[in-house]
Amino acid sequence: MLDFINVVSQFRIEGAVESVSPIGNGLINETLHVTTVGTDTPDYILQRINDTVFTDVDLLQHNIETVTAHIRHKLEAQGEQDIDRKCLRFIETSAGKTYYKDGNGRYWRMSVFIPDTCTKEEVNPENAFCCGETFGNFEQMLVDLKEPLGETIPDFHNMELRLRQLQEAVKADRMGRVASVRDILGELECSADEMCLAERLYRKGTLPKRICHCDTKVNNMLFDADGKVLCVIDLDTVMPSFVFSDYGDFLRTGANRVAEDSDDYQSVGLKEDIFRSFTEGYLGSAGSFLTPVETGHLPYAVALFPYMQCVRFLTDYINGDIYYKIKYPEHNLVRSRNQLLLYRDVRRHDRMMAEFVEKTLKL
Ligand code: GN1
Ligand code: MG
Repeated sequence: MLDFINVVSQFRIEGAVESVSPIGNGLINETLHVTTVGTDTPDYILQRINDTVFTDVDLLQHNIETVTAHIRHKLEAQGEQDIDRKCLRFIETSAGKTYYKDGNGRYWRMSVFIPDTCTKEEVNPENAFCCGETFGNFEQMLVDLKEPLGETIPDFHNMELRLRQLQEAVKADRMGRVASVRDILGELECSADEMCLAERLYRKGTLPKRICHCDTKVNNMLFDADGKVLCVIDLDTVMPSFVFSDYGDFLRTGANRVAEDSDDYQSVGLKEDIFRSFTEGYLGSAGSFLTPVETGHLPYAVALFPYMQCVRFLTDYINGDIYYKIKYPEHNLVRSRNQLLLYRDVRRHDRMMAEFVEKTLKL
C-alpha cells in the first residue's frame, strides 16, 4: 500500500487516497482501483505497464495520448454529452508526463475510473453486432488522425515475420519437440503463401495501414448499466495495422464455438450467427471508409487470424513456452491444434462469408 501511495502521489489527482485494490483480469498489465475519500473526487485506475512486452513506454503513451485526445475532440465536435464516460482520461505527473518510472524501474500510469460500468466476457448474436459497430466506429474516428503513431509491438500482425519466427524455432528445435508437430507444420506450410497476401498487397500499395485497436476482444469494451457500450479500453496495442487485425481477431475468439485453448477438438468451429452479426455491425460503421480491397479480403481476415495464432502458439511450444503463460506442458500445443482446426473450418465458410460481406455492403 505504501508503495502504491508513493506512486500515486507522483500524479496530479484530485482528492486523498482511501484504498488501492486489484481490479480486472488482464494478463499483461497489473491493474489497480484507487479510491479517494468522499464523493466529490473521482476514483482512479492505476496500472503497472508491462515493459517486457511493450519495450518503448514513451512511444506507447504517446500513441495512447494522441488517440484519446483525437477521440475526445471528435466527441466534442459531435456535441456528445458525458464525454468523460466515453473516452479515457489519463492523468499527468508533476513532471507533465502520463507515466511514471519508479525507483525500481517499474512504469506506472493513471486514468480516471469510470463508475457504474461493466465488462462482458461472452459474445452472443445480440451483442456481436454492437461489438462490430464499436470497433468499426473506433477505427472510423481515427481515420483522419494526422499525427503518426508508432507500432508498440513492431510487426505485431505481420504474417511473414510470424512464419520466419516459426522457421527459426524449427531450425533451433531447442526442446526436441519438432518431430512431434510435423503434421501441423506440414499443414501450415500448404497455406503459408496464401496467408501472406496482406503483406504483398501492402507492398504493392493497394492495402493501407490504418490505426487499429489490435486486441479486439469483447472484454476490451466498457458497458453502462443499461448494457450500452460506452467506450473501447485497453489501448496498448493501438497502432497502424491492416483492418484485418480488428475484424479477424475478434471473430477468432468471439466466433469460435469453444475457447482457444479447449482440447474438445470436435467442437472447434465458426459460429455463423456471430460472424453475420459482427460483420453487419462492423460494416455499418467502418463501411464508410473501407476500400474495396479491404472489404473484399474480410473473409481472408477471418482465416488469417486463427492461422497466425496457430503459428504463434506453435512457435512458442517449440521454443519451450517463453511467451504465453501456460498451465500445463502441452498447453501451447493444444492451443495451436485448436486454432488450426478453426482455420480449417473457417475455410469451409469462404464462400458463405464472401457472399455475406457483399450482400451486407449493398444494404
Ligand atoms: C495475447 O494477453 P492477451 O490474451 O490479451 C496476445 C494476443 C494473442 C492472445 C492469444 C501482446 O493477448 O496477440 O492473440 O494472447 N497479445 C500480445 O490468446 O502478444
Ligand atoms: Mg484486455
